[in-house]
Amino acid sequence: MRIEAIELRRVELPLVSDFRTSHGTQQGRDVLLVRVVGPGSEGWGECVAGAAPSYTSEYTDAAQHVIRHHLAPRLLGVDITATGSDADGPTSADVHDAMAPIVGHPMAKAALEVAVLDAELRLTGRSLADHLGAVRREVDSGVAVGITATEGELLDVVDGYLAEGYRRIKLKIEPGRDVDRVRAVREHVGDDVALQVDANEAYALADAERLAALDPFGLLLVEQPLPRHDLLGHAELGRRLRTPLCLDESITSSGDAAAALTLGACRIVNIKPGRVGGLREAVRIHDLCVARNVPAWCGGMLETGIGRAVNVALAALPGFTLPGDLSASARYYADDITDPFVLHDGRLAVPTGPGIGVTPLPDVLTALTTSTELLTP
Ligand code: NPG
Repeated sequence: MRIEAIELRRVELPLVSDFRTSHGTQQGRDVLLVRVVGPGSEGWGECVAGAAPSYTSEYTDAAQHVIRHHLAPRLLGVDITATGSDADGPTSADVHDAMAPIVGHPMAKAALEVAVLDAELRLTGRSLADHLGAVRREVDSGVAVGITATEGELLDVVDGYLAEGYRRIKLKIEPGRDVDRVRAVREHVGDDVALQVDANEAYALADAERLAALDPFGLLLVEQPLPRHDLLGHAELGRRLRTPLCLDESITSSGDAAAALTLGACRIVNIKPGRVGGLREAVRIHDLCVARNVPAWCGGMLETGIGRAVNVALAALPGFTLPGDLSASARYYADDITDPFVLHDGRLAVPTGPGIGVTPLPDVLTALTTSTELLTP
């Protein structure tokens, strides 16, 4: 498909409640949406970068800058494919190859990849889930619970989510708000509730004993306890814990995933398309996990309905064997920019319409938009 225009649109959405992790507190999202326009079709993608470079070095302003000056010029006016198929004939350039000379910026690249893919799939009426090889019509929904001011507040929040039907609870932890909190939640909810924790790099190897104190609580996993580049530290920590370690920030590519698994740095992998540069790389990591019999699950970045549709389609692949951070729209936003994702018996339905299967609601989009920029060849 020849890319005729790329629209960059910023939308601001308040979160229904503050979300605190060991990286900081988020009260809303300043989202960069990408709309790719081609002959007879258009497609949407969401850049999951946050307003500040606190999760990775990417942030929304930088993503918009790199798209405007470095990525879009490589796509505009070019016959591009993201499906690798010959829908446009054998002359189409691959969107990944076109962006490859630009180093880094995986979240910006992922947004463009998805927008091109969405536009391309809409031309043939095929759904993203179908294109990726989904085997499920719905996916188990997990919920991430931020660090609360008090233990009582945490138990109330967890109760609320369990009442809504969530099938797995992830607790954010940090030193001092960890073992006692997890014990309190486990005692409160009983043994049947699937629980896991996420430290967002807040610990050091010297904290191994403290982390091993989580072992009695039957957690599915401990996510990213140590700094992202410390694979050897994770391997050592993994030998001292019974609970499996899972990596998130450490895994930016299938190469990273292979290294981490070979080193024994983790036994479970969190896959986020934005963190790894798009769906093609996400599926490669998925395939690696399947080949090595390693459980995987789909992480979340507080996406609007656009990014959520993508994650839910991805999570419908067979190797996603654990519930993802894939919650209903209402867990994040009072008014999502698409028709809301809702829980049915603790699950979200995989979109079946053409492309990503959702589009922004024009009125909501207009009301939330803070700026638009149209890029042309
Ligand atoms: O449900 O989308 C969600 C949130 C899941 O905890 C979640 N995300 O570290 O994985 C994370 C965390 C995060 C959110 C990180 C926003 C960065 C930004």
